Amino acid sequence: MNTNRLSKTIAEALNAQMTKEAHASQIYLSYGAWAESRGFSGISNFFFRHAAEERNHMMKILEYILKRGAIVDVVAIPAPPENPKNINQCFERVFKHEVDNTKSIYAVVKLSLEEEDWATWNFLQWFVKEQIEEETMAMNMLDKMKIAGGEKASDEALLTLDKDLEHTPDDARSAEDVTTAQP
Ligand code: OFO
Repeated sequence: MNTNRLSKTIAEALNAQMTKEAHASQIYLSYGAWAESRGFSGISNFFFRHAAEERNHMMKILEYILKRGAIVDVVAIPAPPENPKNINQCFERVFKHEVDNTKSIYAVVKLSLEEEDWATWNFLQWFVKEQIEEETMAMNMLDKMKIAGGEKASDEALLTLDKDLEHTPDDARSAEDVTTAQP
């Protein structure tokens, strides 16, 4: 008896989104390593935490696909882009990555609507909401960067920003405390 509750199209789209979340995790991991190697441990701490959050997003989708009786396809994760040229470019890219991911989630939501797959539509609403937070986080980063002087930010201003980020993420749960249900 076939117990698969996802259509081929939806299963493929969810699998692709799962890989996209894994890719996002790799991107933030690479930015964290890059920032740390340049001495910005606050910024790096922020990115390492965010990398763990993206991995949890990946797991959340993986668990949903399994729960619906479909096949999970674990495939190669594309390499992250080359390192940013500076902190300003790094934060600009973060915003772009997040908007990109939002569009990709919207495309799967649209599919679920077209197929009247209300379970998947409902499942994806968590991601729609989460992306509002993710985009806000990226916008806040860009705002802080603008205040620090943008492309022309002095070492002193960048150091203050770095110190700030060393503490801000401490308000959030650490990677070990999050679960796939509550990334
Ligand atoms: Fe998975 O939320 Fe960012 O990309």
